[in-house]
Amino acid sequence: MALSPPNALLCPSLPLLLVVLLHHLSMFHALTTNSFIYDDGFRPVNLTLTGESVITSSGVLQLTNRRGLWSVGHAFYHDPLQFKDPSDASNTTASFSTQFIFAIVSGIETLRGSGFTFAVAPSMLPNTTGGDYLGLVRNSSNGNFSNHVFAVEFDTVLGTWLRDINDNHVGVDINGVISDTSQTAAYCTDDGKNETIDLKSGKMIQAWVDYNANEKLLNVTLAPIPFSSKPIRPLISYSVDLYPVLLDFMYVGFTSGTSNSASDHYILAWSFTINGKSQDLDLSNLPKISKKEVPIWKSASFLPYTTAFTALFFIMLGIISYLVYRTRKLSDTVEVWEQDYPHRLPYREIFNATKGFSEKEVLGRGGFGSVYTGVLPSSRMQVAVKRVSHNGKQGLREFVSEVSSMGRLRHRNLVQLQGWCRRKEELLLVYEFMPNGSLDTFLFGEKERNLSWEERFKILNGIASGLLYLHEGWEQVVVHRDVKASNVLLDAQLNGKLGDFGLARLYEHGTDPQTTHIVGTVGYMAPELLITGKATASSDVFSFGAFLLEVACGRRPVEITRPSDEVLLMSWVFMCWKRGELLSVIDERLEMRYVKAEAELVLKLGVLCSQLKPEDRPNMRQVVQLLNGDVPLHEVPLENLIIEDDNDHDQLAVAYSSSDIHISRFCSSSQTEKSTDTSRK
Ligand SMILES: *[C@@H]1O[C@H](CO)[C@@H](O)[C@H](O)[C@H]1NC(C)=O
Ligand SMILES: *[C@@H]1O[C@H](CO)[C@@H](O)[C@H](O)[C@H]1NC(C)=O
Ligand SMILES: *[C@@H]1O[C@H](CO)[C@@H](O)[C@H](O)[C@H]1NC(C)=O
Ligand SMILES: *[C@@H]1O[C@H](CO)[C@@H](O)[C@H](O)[C@H]1NC(C)=O
Ligand SMILES: *[C@@H]1O[C@H](CO)[C@@H](O)[C@H](O)[C@H]1NC(C)=O
Ligand SMILES: *[C@@H]1O[C@H](CO)[C@@H](O)[C@H](O)[C@H]1NC(C)=O
Ligand SMILES: *[C@@H]1O[C@H](CO)[C@@H](O)[C@H](O)[C@H]1NC(C)=O
Ligand SMILES: *[C@@H]1O[C@H](CO)[C@@H](O)[C@H](O)[C@H]1NC(C)=O
Ligand SMILES: *[C@@H]1O[C@H](CO)[C@@H](O)[C@H](O)[C@H]1NC(C)=O
Ligand SMILES: CC(=O)N[C@H]1CO[C@H](CO)[C@@H](O)[C@@H]1O
Repeated sequence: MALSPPNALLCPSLPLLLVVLLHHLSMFHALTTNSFIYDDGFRPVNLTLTGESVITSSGVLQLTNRRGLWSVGHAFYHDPLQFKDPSDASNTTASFSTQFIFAIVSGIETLRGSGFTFAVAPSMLPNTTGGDYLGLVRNSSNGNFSNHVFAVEFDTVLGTWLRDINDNHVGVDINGVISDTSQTAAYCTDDGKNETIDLKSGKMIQAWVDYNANEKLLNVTLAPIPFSSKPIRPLISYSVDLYPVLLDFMYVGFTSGTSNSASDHYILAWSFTINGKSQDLDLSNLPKISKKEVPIWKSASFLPYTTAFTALFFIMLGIISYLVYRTRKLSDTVEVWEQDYPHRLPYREIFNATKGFSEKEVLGRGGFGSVYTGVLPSSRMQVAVKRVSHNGKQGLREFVSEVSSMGRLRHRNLVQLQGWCRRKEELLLVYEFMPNGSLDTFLFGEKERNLSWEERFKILNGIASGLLYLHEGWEQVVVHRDVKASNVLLDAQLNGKLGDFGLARLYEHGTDPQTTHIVGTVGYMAPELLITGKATASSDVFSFGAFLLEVACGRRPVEITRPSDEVLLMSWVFMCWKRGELLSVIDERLEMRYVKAEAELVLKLGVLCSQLKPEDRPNMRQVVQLLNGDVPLHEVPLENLIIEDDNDHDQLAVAYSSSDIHISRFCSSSQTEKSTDTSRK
């Protein structure tokens, strides 16, 4: 890497050169002309790497790698460069020119993503995310004018919501990842033909980005290596004024992001120049990508035999390493302890069922991970696969032991676990497929139909008996820990089945015993859980109470937008009960068509289950008997019921967001805090 003047000095005519120089000097007298080149291997000096980015031992800049899912990588030139002169009244920025060589190496076709960008940004983009956002922005800031980010994206994933044209394109991004303009990656051959380039082929590709501030014209050009000369016609020639986008000082560099599939994104050489043409890269000393699975590089040798031999050697090496890689990728590394547990499925089978965890097969995402649908190749059975990533192996073993024994739990109101598989720190849980999805989409979503009272009552009865089975039907008490509408799934006949049992426990096993980690969902969590941190059958009953009320009332246990006395569902129902207007809380969508006695029973039971003291709540056996009508509900002296801690008007509320739990004080009389939508799709 050397700092050197721009190639303007190579201009053929001296007068022209002077004019150019004077022009630039007059316009940007305060600007220091900046230029740098890295073409014989990157060294960390003068580059700032963050996220997954590394410089390999051979000097290749690797932005992200295939192992890092949902990760970002950034590499920026460490000093900001001056793009604007505040004292200049002409309202133009500096021109700039850059060229770089990159290679995107991906594994199996379905496991690649997401691409990288060349970026000009006001900071080193610390708060950005991977996936479709390519380490350039995050969802909340995507497209915001205050980002002041300019980038050229090399995108290998088709993000339809980003209006991507395909999964192999180059785009001009201003302030966000929805491209202003984009083109299929291609170059213009010497004889004027338009030849497509496969970005993720693993081959080296050179790119040029040139911005002329006077013409306000941006050109992006691509060519595969080796090329005879830079293609005359750029791939993208786009009129844009970067004056409003660029700030006085900006960082230049590369960003990359991966999602649940990932590629190795490499930069092999880079030169950059402000107000001049970027220096041409010398291809003879490029660093080599040292990975075994790298595709064959073109040999520079002209000796035919050597060439043929080398090529053959590399082809063989390539094939062998690909096969090794593929087998490794799909084979299981089964640790000895895992073999002791039943219901284990081979990774290959799950991989095949989900079409390689294809984005198209995603049913939903939630706090615990993504859910895919698929058909198991061995049994032709339609299944739902939950992919749970877990930080570290700590606790995984205990969890696997529990999960596999849960495979023995069988009840018509529990979603049947078909099998499981561990792969590195990822756990795959295979469940029977539930065609009608989760109950909350019927209760709160825009479904094409409303659930009738009979259907709701049947679901409540079913879940109650499923929960009773977990609590009492087995040699040990299984505490569910996360009973709520979004964990209740519906089969084709709209029978309710409780899903995700025990999953919450994984997060307890995985945590450091020093920190109390409470797992559950706001509004369904028993108050004593916050104090003791210990989930019990009685805390499940509390959650079931909240569930009874939400099904009968068609609203969530905590709805912050409601008037203050209605925010907490259970307090509201209790208040209406005391006033003698209990049935006024019933879901309006039922349009008054419900069985009065049953509705009253459900609401009263919901309140009884929500009592503050665990010992006052009924157990699941009593709940089932009451719901079945086997025993009548006796008149309850309302003044004996305590559902809120009256000594302390504050209620602890727990805001639960994907994987973190934050505990905050939440005052039930003055709702100022924002609630977090805790539902899982
Ligand atoms: C790094 O940048 C500084 C100025 O920013 C320059 O003086 C130094 O020569 C550069 N180092 C290398 C190795 O290019
Ligand atoms: C430059 O921008 C300023 C403020 O936006 C404006 O007042 C001025 O007229 C502009 N100058 C030119 C040459 O466009
Ligand atoms: C990044 O986000 C955190 C929290 O959201 C915030 O405190 C921090 O200021 C942000 N940093 C930048 C540079 O925007
Ligand atoms: C991004 O934000 C938009 C609206 O702000 C939202 O509709 C969309 O679901 C979000 N996407 C992701 C992946 O979070
Ligand atoms: C854009 O970002 C700024 C600063 O982060 C913020 O104040 C503003 O509300 C955002 N605008 C939009 C439309 O999101
Ligand atoms: C080159 O070909 C691709 C696909 O064949 C097409 O999408 C693209 O528009 C063409 N580009 C030019 C500049 O003709
Ligand atoms: C961009 O490409 C056009 C041809 O399409 C050419 O006339 C122009 O000079 C180029 N500009 C830059 C800055 O390279
Ligand atoms: C899954 O396996 C079947 C046959 O067992 C095969 O036809 C199919 O191509 C495989 N699919 C994938 C994505 O591997
Ligand atoms: C569900 O009930 C609501 C409230 O009565 C009504 O507005 C809506 O149209 C119903 N939906 C269907 C599909 O019947
Ligand atoms: C209400 C509803 O959507 N019912 C569907 C449940 O699933 C079965 C099988 O897919 C469908 O036939 C029902 O229409």
